[in-house]
Amino acid sequence: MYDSPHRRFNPLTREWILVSPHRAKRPWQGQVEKTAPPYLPEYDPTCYLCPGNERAGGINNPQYSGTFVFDNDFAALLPDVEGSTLKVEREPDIKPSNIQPSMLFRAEPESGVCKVICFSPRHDLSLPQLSLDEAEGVINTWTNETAALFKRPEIAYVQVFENKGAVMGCSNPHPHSQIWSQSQIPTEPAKELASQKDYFAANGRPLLLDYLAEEQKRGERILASNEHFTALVPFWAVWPFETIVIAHRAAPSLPALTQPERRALAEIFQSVTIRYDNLFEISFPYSMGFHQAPNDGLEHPEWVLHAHFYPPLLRSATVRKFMVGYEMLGMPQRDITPETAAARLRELPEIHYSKAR
Ligand code: H2U
Ligand code: ZN
Repeated sequence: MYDSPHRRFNPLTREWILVSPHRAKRPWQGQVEKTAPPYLPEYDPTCYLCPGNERAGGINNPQYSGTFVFDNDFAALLPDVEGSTLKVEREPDIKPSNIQPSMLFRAEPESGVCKVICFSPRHDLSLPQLSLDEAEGVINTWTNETAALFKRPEIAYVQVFENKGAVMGCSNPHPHSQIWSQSQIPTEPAKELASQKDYFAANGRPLLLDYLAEEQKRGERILASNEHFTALVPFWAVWPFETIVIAHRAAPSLPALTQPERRALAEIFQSVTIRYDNLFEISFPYSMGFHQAPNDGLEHPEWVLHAHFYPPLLRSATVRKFMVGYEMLGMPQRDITPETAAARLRELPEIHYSKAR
């Protein structure tokens, strides 16, 4: 069946994607050239993230040596917006049958906190090029920032994410990530919350642990695995080389992880991102982010911490997949199958190409 056009179900979002494997063989007239990576200095005097340099608003960064966190100077969300609802009254709001005429022009205030997290003082070293200790430091910083935001009653959800590469809208090559946290649960985690809750209620087990057990049996989409985490190309992947990193137990959030689990997570992140860079021998662009349980004071036995990597590149350093016409108006569609993508990533060396030379 997987050789002819078919659709696949994403149980996390309860949406479908279209797979057209036969089209992967169609002629392609685009460019496939290799691009020379841009030279990056260890320190860039014009970079607003490098140690000691000035940011917008005239603030100077400290001479930091590990990770460095600051409040986003152009934050999309602001704390204590008047009238934003208290967390306890909040229900994920995705019940289309409840729409009344009075809701046709509905708007609500929204509070939140936005942070920027630099991975290291080095302007030129991305996650796959850091040492394992440094990568673990990044995981620890994401964890500590999440834990601090979870203590704030007005914060319902903490989104940790990284935009990497100009093609993903990243404004600065200095390796960094962001946290946006807010007083309502955003759309994607709200879908995942509803699906994981319903699955747990019906089957008594977390959806992602059942899924992971089945993937481990099948093996064909697995990329890397250690004691505490597994990386794989999900059965329902949309982006050509999309991956998901799944915890081996129902830990609902980063702060719920033990220190050995955080180290294991750093190790899996490095093995995914090293393979990504090795695929086209470039710094591989993507948007990555964790999905963790909401901060609503409830237990979340259904939620399994995971991270999604959404990389846009398709067949070379310059040829990307576009989510355009049919995807915008119909549904997501892909040509090469998730199994083919997993096989390509799996066969790549686990040493970063810049070190292997
Ligand atoms: P990207 O990860 O998409 O490149 O965004 C970097 C963030 O850094 C962006 O949200 C913030 C922007 O608002 N920023 C500052 O907080 N201070 C600055 O001096 C420049 C950019
Ligand atoms: Zn820099």
